[in-house]
Amino acid sequence: MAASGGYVLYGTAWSSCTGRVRIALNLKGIKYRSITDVSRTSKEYAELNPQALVPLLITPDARLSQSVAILEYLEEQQPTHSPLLPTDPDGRARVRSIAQFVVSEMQPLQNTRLDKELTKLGVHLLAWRQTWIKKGFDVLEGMLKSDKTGKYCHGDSPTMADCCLVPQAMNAGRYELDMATWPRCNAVVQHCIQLPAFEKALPQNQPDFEK
Ligand SMILES: N[C@@H](CCC(=O)N[C@@H](CS)C(=O)NCC(=O)O)C(=O)O
Repeated sequence: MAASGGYVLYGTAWSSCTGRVRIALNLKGIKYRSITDVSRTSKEYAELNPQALVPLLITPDARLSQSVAILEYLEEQQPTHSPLLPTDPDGRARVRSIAQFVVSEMQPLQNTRLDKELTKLGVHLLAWRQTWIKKGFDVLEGMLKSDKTGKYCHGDSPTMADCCLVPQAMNAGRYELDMATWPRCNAVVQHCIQLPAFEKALPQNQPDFEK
């Protein structure tokens, strides 16, 4: 499906997966329209995205789901404008590894689709989220203990890793965790959110934001 009016992003303010894509689009200087009232359980949305998750990005040429696939797509479309990956294979693998840790090991354990089942099992949702976010940031803090880390996760320009880290840090705040507990992660986040591309993508700067 083509987006006749340019890029269209389906996603919500608090969706960290959508946040990754908002940041990347902003870094690449790609203008997009946000659709935030996504009825994920509707037949119409399932037709657009059989995964029934957000984000979904409609570009002039494609309909794309899965945030990392979208980040890779944007990078391939515009590799030279704010590159999201370094040029050396080691660096690329390191950036992808940090991003993948957030995307595959942290976010799925906090996904809202777990809430109903966890509640049935008597799990306290806030404690559950805090546990897994804490464990995740403990690991990320170790991953950033490297001379490859600069102002950002990898060196002194933002990459895919930062696109994934920052929305996850926003979720930590949402669930009453203090990012100061992880000074290396926090320093990177603070550098990132000074950039307009990140700042504009924050949950509180989206039209559908609610505390
Ligand atoms: N791996 C997917 C995950 C997508 C995902 O889980 N999105 C969340 C919001 S961050 C969602 O739509 N959750 C709804 C649900 O759990 O039913 C991606 O990176 O795009």
